[in-house]
Amino acid sequence: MTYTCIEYTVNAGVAVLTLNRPANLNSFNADMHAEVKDALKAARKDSQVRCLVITGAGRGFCAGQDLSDRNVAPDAQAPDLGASIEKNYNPLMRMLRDLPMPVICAVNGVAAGAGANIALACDLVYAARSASFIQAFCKIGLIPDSGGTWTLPRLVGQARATALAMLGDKISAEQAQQWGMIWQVVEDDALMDTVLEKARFLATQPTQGLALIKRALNASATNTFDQQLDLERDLQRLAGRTQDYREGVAAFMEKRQPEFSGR
Ligand code: T3D
Repeated sequence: MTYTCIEYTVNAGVAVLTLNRPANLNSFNADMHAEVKDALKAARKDSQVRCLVITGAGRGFCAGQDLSDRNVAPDAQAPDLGASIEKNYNPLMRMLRDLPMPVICAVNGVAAGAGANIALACDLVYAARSASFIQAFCKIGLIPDSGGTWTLPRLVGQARATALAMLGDKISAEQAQQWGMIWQVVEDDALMDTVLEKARFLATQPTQGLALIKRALNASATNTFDQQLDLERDLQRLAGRTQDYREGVAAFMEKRQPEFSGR
């Protein structure tokens, strides 16, 4: 597939997916949805890819749905936004969360609407100091989608999630970090270097083990303590069968640095 709305590169075990419609703050149209899905599938299939970075081109990260794609003329038929969510946003969010490798979001600028919730669904979120987060949905009569009503209360608690969703206020990167919405704020000009360094490090780590950590933490939001103990048992069984577990223990015993293959 030829990409016109995104860029996708793979280097040293790290795939970088750049949303690339900067004139529209990288908002999503149908083509971008198709391209992002294609790239996520490629990352999943490619055994060389052991960490994925998502970022945006230009001054924004992503402004959510491209509103110029919506016909809201008084005489137009009401659009079926449920169908749009079912076809595009929900599959995208499921693919993102199910990727068996760490996903880092480098939030280079404003992240609004679905753009904010895509960022917050990533495993590690780094944001440029000048970046911001806006649950812009309420300003156009919509509800947070792309998992926002699930992710937000879990990250920041019900009171803050409700205020963010109902007021649609812009939250600075620093505030987002203080509230535990994101992992780290980085100076603007250091964002990509910091994220790529971390991504390259993660790409040398036990990829299957990291994928199992992700599965366990994601499941913990809805599991009981007992269910989670059972899941940990099952996932640890899988982790114990990887080559990287053998290598980790052997390297420790031999007092040397491990060389993880991701298998
Ligand atoms: O429809 C469905 O399928 C349902 C699913 C919905 C998911 C959603 O994401 S709904 C929420 C959609 N997003 C928004 O409501 C955000 C709209 N954008 C904004 O509120 C502001 O642009 C920002 C707060 C994000 C940034 O503000 P600012 O002042 O930094 O930039 P700007 O001047 O508003 O935008 C710059 C350009 O990007 C501008 O174009 P221009 O005038 O230079 O030609 C603006 O129109 C364009 N742009 C920004 N956001 C969108 C957009 N164009 C289309 N769609 C956008 N979402």
